[in-house]
Amino acid sequence: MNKAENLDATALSELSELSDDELRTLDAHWRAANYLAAGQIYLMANARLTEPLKAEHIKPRLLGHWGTSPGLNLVYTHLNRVIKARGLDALCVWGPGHGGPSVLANSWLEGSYSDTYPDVSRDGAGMERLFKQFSFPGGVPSHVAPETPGSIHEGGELGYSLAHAYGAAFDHPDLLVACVIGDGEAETGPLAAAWHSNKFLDPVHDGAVLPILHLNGYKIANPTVLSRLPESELDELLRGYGHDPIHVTGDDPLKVHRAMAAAFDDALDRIAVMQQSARADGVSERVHWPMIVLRTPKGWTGPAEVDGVPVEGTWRAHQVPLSEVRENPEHLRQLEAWLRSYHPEQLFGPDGRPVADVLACVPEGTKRLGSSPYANGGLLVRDLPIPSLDRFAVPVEKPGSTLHEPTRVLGDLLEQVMHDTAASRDFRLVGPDETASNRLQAVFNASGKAWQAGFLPVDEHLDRHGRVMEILSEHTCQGWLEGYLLTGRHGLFSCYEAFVHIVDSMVNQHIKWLKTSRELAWRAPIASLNYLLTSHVWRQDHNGFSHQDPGFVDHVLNKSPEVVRVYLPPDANTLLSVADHVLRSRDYVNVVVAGKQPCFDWLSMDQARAHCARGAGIWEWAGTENGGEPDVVLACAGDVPTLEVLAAAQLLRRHLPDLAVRVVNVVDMTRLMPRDEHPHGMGDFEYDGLFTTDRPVIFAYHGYPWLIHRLAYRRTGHANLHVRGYKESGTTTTPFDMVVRNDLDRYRLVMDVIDRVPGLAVRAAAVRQQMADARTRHHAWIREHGTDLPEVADWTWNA
Ligand SMILES: Cc1ncc(C[n+]2csc(CCOP(=O)(O)OP(=O)(O)O)c2C)c(N)n1
Ligand SMILES: [Mg+2]
Repeated sequence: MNKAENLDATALSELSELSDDELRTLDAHWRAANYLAAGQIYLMANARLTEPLKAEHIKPRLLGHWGTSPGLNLVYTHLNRVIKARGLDALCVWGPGHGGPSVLANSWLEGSYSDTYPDVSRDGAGMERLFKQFSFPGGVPSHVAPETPGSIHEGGELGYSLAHAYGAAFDHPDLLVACVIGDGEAETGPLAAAWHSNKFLDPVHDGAVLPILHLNGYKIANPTVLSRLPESELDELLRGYGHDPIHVTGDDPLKVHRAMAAAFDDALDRIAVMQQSARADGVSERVHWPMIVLRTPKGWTGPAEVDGVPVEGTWRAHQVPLSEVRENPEHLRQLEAWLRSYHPEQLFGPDGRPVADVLACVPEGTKRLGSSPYANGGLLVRDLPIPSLDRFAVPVEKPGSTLHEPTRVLGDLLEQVMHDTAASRDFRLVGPDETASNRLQAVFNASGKAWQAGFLPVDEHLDRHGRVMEILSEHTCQGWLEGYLLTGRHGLFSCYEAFVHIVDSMVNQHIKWLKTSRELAWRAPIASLNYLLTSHVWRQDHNGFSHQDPGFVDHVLNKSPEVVRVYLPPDANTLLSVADHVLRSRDYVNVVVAGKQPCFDWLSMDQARAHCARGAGIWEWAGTENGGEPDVVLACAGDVPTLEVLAAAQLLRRHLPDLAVRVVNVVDMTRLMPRDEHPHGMGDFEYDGLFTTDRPVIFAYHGYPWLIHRLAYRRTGHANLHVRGYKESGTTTTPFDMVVRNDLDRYRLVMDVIDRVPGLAVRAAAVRQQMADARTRHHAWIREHGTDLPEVADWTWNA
């Protein structure tokens, strides 16, 4: 047993080497932070209580979370101490991000707030501003947010702190990432999975993560599970997760300070030893990393009782402990007594500046948590070395005559990127166990898969120092990548299309973060979050219905247009071009949907570059316009719809040679949006030219058809737009049956043309009948042979 394990605050504090002086100054800092946190929640004037508190000093709407704040303040104070004493580069991820008042208070105390926002100076006037702006119209959010200096984690939606912390620590060997985890947050699925991140942390190349589980006992209205376990059971759980818990328990501030200091010292000493043995002595055994279990009262030092019921140390302390301060004189009196209990007159000088004792523990410059460049990753990010695409392009002599697996081709490019970042270690590929399944396995030639748990001879590509990350938790993948990007690196998340929905909510939060960050001049742009969605709906014929869901695109396209981009490259070379673009981009969430199955090569590399730059364009070689106006537009987006549209175009050439057909392919979905709704949106003149204002447009789309209508509803020709796509008709069947079931197949598309082009209904009735017959033949054939019709399976472009 290590020296500080399983001791309460009284026992641990005896181990602490804090001098009385240090203890006094730490407590002064903590009290100042508590005062400032409470002040932000309540006061819009009289910030330093230089006069008796009156109702008009109180904000009309009381918004904020007090309960978590004293605990966060304690952690901030003690992190300051160890950062300063040890010269650490540190970040802290504040899981209970609703404790915005705490992180703002500490940032103001250390001066990083005023450095970032000079109008909120570190003096009396600045304190007034700090208080008034909090949760106030035109001010700052109640939660930790992009606006908060030093933060990479909003913490509004709980559950992602630990995964973010690990993402920040990967490939930052000199960084300590502390991570406060709320005991409520610890009940979430994403947080529970993220404990296993320590099996992926390489002590040689990665920094350290120090989890601090904050057992304040309560959530909003309930006790927390972990706080009500016997301590031995909690310890077994945490040890099972691969941690050695160090307990700090108490409610006597001075004893807790001593215990906290001892716990931090113990944890950091052990981390230093573990890093030293891995780095200098080459020890490769997996280690149990220390963590702190902090058990202090919720709303500690706040009102003990309000209106005759206990508040401090209960769930009632979660938000605003005294809620009627303006109306209820007793609440006003209690608030004043509470605020004065911190003795603000001792903590702030006559000019309102924090006194020397309060600032004694505060580190300087970029060592301050609120000024760390690691928390403003755009300051650290360097361009990714992306090789020339021509080396990886597939040769295309003639469209539709050769086949390649697009993601495999991309894998070769990623291998090179992985190889070229071997020294800089600033690129990672994450995914839930599907890198090889998604045909990206070439990357393993350049890097193995990160792994610190047991090894067996049967394993392949596991590597203690690998930069490919596979864990069967989409949440953890997402959280790691977000943390990695937010601290200045690059990456790609490859995922089955249907199951990426698991992180719908996480990506919402990341998009919100990016949208706000883009509006803050001091936040430097970071690398985009790139998704490669493969094993997509049309080729989940083998896994069946559960694996068929193309809706992530719909989800993402609801979000801030300045942040989101969606690409559906139709072949290998267009995928390369899109990948090149997204890997270079900044501050976006890019969704790329591409197949892993053999797919026809349509465009040479140069054509692919030009087509992707346009985002949507006419494939003249595929159509039969011959310089005239088209009778019909066949539009497509996605690899399988593109194949069906080209096959339909070929059938039309054969059966209706006089029909003028235009083939349009869309790679960048946001091109379909109006120009004033998305930066990539097409102006009406261009759109009308491409799709016509009055001809039928048969649009074969990869996902749910409504999306295309939604994007195009304002266009003149919308009434002529007829979209085919996935309509939840799926099962385990043949690839072509998937498109037949959803009426996206070539035969159905030809029937759609005949039905919609004026005059064809009668003239082409026989052709229509042949198409319907082909579908009937298909139906019988697959049931007898289990494979697609030879005319489908052996199809090639043959114009
Ligand atoms: C995913 C999610 N679900 C619900 C909420 C609503 N919520 C906000 S704070 C909170 C309780 C958090 O308790 P805990 O993690 O223990 O933090 P504490 O305030 O006690 O430090 C809840 C349920 C949320 N923010 N995120
Ligand atoms: Mg709690």
